Amino acid sequence: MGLTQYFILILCFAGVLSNVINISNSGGNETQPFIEIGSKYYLINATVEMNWFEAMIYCRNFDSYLAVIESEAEMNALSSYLITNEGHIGKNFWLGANDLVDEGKFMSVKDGRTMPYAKWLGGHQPRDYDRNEDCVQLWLFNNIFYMNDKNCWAKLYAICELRQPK
Ligand SMILES: *[C@@H]1O[C@H](CO)[C@@H](O)[C@H](O)[C@H]1NC(C)=O
Ligand SMILES: *[C@@H]1O[C@H](CO)[C@@H](O)[C@H](O)[C@H]1NC(C)=O
Ligand SMILES: *[C@@H]1O[C@H](CO)[C@@H](O)[C@H](O)[C@H]1NC(C)=O
Ligand SMILES: [Ca+2]
Repeated sequence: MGLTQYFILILCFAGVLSNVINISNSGGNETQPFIEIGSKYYLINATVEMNWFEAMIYCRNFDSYLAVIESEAEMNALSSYLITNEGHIGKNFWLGANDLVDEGKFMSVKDGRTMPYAKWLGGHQPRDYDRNEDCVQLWLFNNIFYMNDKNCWAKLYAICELRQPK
């Protein structure tokens, strides 16, 4: 690869990494940064833990909902972002899916349809432990993110996904 192409590549990469949209809440005077990761914009709040319902409301404040991972590509993009960012290491996050209505049928909060993509921790999850795990989390296990069903009242961090323009 020539030097010119190399620099163009670096510039593209830097451009993608620094793409941020600030979204203000409906009150108007608080803004939060949504970061471009893969093909979507996410707001990752890794400072205050919330239960699933609180996390969902938190996202709603910023024209977003808890993240719904729709493909392996999205899962990989988000995972590698979280794993390589210091402030997020060792933390677990809520996703926008649950089976509160019908046990075993995980639905997406994006459109109320079946959760489009799953990467359950193999062989063990989801297991509705104690018949009390209905909300989906991103779970770091041996330094790889998987999905797990978790008690909705547990306190985790929120990852919001910006509503895409129609
Ligand atoms: C977003 O907000 C941050 C902090 O207020 C500011 O530094 C940054 O320039 C803003 N970015 C854009 C694209 O508006
Ligand atoms: C928003 O503005 C109102 C009125 O100025 C103020 O009372 C409130 O504390 C502000 N909220 C935030 C989150 O800054
Ligand atoms: C995270 O959410 C909490 C609770 O709403 C808020 O006080 C805090 O400012 C947020 N932090 C970031 C970095 O978004
Ligand atoms: Ca579980």
